[in-house]
Amino acid sequence: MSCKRGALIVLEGVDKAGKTTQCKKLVHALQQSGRPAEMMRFPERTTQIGQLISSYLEKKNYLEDHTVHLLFSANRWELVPLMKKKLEQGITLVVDRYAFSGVAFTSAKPDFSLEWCKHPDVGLPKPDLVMFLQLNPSVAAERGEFGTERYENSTFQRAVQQRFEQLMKDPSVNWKVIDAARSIDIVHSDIKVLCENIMNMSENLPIGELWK
Ligand code: Z5A
Repeated sequence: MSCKRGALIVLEGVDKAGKTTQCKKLVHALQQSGRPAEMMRFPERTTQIGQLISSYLEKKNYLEDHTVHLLFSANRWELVPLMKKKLEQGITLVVDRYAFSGVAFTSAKPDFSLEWCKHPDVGLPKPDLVMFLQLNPSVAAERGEFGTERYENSTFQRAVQQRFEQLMKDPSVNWKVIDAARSIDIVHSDIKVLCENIMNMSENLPIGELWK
């Protein structure tokens, strides 16, 4: 690696926690301060696999639960060469959902274990930092009605939150919990400080492998 690498930063959280809002603000702020940064999101709906996933989420098609789990994972793997290339070029990637959403959403379905759900994502580029935007369901409800996509109902979202809590017990991942009930600007300034620190710490380290 000839130059300092970029950091891999992931935002996770329940529905309407503000992930997309904060990813965009963070990328903008980093770029303004002269640090190369780009946003990515999962699912990445523009690829062929992403289009299948998108129609599933929009309830336009039905996919068996194991199958769709593997497709979400495949959608991450197909972007790995690009992610590595950008990180090695010194670009910090700010990612809206990642393997943790994959595991939390599928394992919230009946008869899925956390371990089974993690397997397909073992070895993905490991995030240097995963920020979990914590938001109480009643505050989330004030941010608007659920949409019409699959999974957008409060019972399922509560089960997803519990699975995230289990995943956050894993010390091999650098989790930080952020109180997302505060104003957009206050949440942003906390996130920015955490990111600047991790970018400095990770720039000379190799990219890790998730859950390995
Ligand atoms: N899924 C899966 O099953 N397996 C996988 O492997 C992956 C995902 C990767 C689609 O994801 C679904 O796929 C998702 C998980 C599943 N299902 N669900 N539910 P998505 O990323 O496309 O989901 P989304 O619906 O676009 O994101 P979101 O969770 O609903 O929203 P968000 O990104 O967290 O929030 P936001 O769009 O930034 O903000 C929501 C609103 O709140 C908006 O009006 C903001 O202006 C407002 N907002 C934001 N922050 C604040 C604060 N601080 N105060 C007040 N208002 C705020």
